[in-house]
Amino acid sequence: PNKERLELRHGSHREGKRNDAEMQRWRDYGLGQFIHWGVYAIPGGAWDGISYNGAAEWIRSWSEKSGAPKDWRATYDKLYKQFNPQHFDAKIWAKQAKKMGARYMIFTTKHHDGFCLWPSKYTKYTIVNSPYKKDIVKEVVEAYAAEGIDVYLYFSIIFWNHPGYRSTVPKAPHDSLAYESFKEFTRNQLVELLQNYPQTKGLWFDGSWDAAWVNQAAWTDKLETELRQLKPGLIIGSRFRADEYGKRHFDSNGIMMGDYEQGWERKLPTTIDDTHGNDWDCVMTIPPNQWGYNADWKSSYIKTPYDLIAMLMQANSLNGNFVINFGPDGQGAIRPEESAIAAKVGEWMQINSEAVYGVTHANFPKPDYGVLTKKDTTLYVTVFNRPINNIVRLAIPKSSKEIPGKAYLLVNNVPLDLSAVNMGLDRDNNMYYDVALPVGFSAAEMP
Ligand code: FHN
Repeated sequence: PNKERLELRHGSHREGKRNDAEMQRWRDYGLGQFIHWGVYAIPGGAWDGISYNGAAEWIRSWSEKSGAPKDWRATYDKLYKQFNPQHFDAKIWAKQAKKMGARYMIFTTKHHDGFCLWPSKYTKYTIVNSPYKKDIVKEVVEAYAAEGIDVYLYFSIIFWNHPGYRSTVPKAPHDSLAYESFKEFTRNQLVELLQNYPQTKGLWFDGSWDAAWVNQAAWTDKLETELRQLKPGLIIGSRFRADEYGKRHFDSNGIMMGDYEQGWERKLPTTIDDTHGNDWDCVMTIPPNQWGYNADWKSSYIKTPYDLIAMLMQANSLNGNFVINFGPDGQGAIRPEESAIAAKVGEWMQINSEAVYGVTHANFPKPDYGVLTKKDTTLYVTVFNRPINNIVRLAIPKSSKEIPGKAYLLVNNVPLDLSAVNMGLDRDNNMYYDVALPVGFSAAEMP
């Protein structure tokens, strides 16, 4: 049915895609890294041998009813006094990310517990008051920028123990007053981050689902404008604010809010139609749902490099970026299992990154054996399920002006046998082209 279009005061700021250089750069990243790090890395999902049954970075919300140690919250809120990561070296992280092939990274400046990894002027709950003292955000931003990796700052609106924070819409006057101070505090911190770290390419918002925040359409709209003015070209996804009807990600007219869709968390679209033609990225955990460091990687399935590469290629074949999350431990070390994954993904990227960076969706029928990506006149065919006859068949619509000319293996540029197959047209008016894969050879051993 034709829905009437609403006149929105605080809906999306734009219809259609951004087409400036910064956004084009974002689109071309292909692969990114997420880092979740904070005081939650100290308990690492358990305390005194008792496991918390949730995501490790949420451990502060553990209740005694569900098995938490006595006065757990008070214990947690003092953890910053122990935060003194002896193995932390942002340069090591950045070098590893570079080797993995990441072109951008997202760093948790503060998560829902509110602990700030930069010396914020606006709260005492920061790194300055930990034994470590130094500005971690600065170290991270500089180390990654030095490797040519663009940095995005993750910022949680939720701040569990800020005195002004409210999750539900404040009703009583003292709650409203408190929330006003929280809004001002949030704004000040965001301005502070952009001023302190001018290399920042974008803000990655989270914890913006509370009714109290959703109810602030006019104020958050104004704040978004202010942040964008402060830093022209700034990239902000669809998770920052809601319109005046409380609609998030997409406004009440169905138009995306922000520069790219942030709804693809731990899941991927299956077809290009699922993406509605929007820019998007997928953020993915290596265990099923652990972002911060969880010492126990035995109790759940851990994605293999193969799983992650298959997801990376699926994302890129559907015009999205793929972001792999890492959770360094309480001493600032990336766990050996994550380092091994980064190395394996990196080995694969070393050979195949051409099929990842700067590519778009290839508007040809999707083959069953893998995915297609495209750049200019080159079609990249990533084969995950090698056909039993070693022949990769491409279906190309008869109407297409793009007819395969030559085929090569990316690993060594060895030409492959390519032949047009005249079977007559199929139901969908496709023509077929066969590429013969060398027997006993794979473009890169799939880890
Ligand atoms: O609650 C958080 C979670 O801990 C994690 O930070 C993810 C990352 O996208 N965001 C929230 C859940 O959507």
